[in-house]
Amino acid sequence: MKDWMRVAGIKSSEITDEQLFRQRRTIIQASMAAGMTGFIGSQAYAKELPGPIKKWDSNATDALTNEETATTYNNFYELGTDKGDPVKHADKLVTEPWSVVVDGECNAPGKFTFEDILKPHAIEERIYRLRCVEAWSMVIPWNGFPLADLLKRFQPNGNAKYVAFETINDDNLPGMSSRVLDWPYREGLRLDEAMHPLTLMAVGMYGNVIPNQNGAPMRLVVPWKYGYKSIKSIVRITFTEKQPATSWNMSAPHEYGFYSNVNPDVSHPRWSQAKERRLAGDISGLAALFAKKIDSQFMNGYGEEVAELYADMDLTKFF
Ligand SMILES: Nc1nc2c(c(=O)[nH]1)N[C@H]1C(S)=C(S)[C@@H](COP(=O)(O)O)O[C@H]1N2
Ligand SMILES: [Mo]
Repeated sequence: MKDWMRVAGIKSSEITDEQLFRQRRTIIQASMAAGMTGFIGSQAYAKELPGPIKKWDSNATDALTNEETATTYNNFYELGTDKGDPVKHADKLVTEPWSVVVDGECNAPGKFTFEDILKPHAIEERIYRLRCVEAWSMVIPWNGFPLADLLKRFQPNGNAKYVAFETINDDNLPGMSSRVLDWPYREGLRLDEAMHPLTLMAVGMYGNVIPNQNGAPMRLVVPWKYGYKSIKSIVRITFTEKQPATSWNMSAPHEYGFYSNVNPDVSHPRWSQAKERRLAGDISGLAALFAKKIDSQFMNGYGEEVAELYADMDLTKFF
């Protein structure tokens, strides 16, 4: 029984096994259709988007990634650069207690405990594709709440044009002795991207508390952008007037732009982004190397929702 579940009013008896996940999802969908609000499905969300479970592709290509793959094949460089390192070193990340500093261009800054952050929010379920810049992708059921709802609580002021995020900076994390990135891991979004209803602050996945290797206790999921924008284990949120520095952009600006929108037409300088290996269904671990390749989609398939954010921008320049 973890804090976010307690804060969210979930009883231990309601925590279901992974095996019951699909069944429970069906129940949630049914309860939403019946106009009830459940532990995860919220009516407010159902009104904002076409539906919490949107099929972006055929059933065959949008099969869920199995939970084992999603929690053992990770990028979390603070825990090591191999895909298997994060789960191996997961216990090095201490998430209790956890606090988040919110500062910069806002009227209600402060230092908040994870419980403070979580309390007012209803936890939703959203099945999102996440596509890594390394051209593999997963389809994961996340549990979380809209980042916009959280950001509004801190009352960004008129100067706030961007939001910067930082991951925990802790020498005990085994990957941080390497200089592979400039620590702490930093990411940023334009304020309108951060406020977009698709942008999720995730605190769980597959109906369970988010595992450390996936960014406990809270991480972003920005489904139309390359995976590295979805920063894990957030300890700081800063409203800024200027575009904030981001770790991948600092490490290789010609390879990783600030926007990082999934775009099959704009190649990474060292590889094409036209296709991706979908890690779903039975595919797990090293089998990823042999996973089926599918066409990548503009904005990872979320173009209808987000293209207007970039209406007048040259996406080959602002990649
Ligand atoms: N703090 C931090 N956040 C991070 C990363 C990281 O190395 N450190 N890797 C990013 C990358 S490259 C990807 S693809 C996603 C992977 O998320 P997942 O392991 O939950 O699938 O996390 C992103 N968030
Ligand atoms: Mo990634």
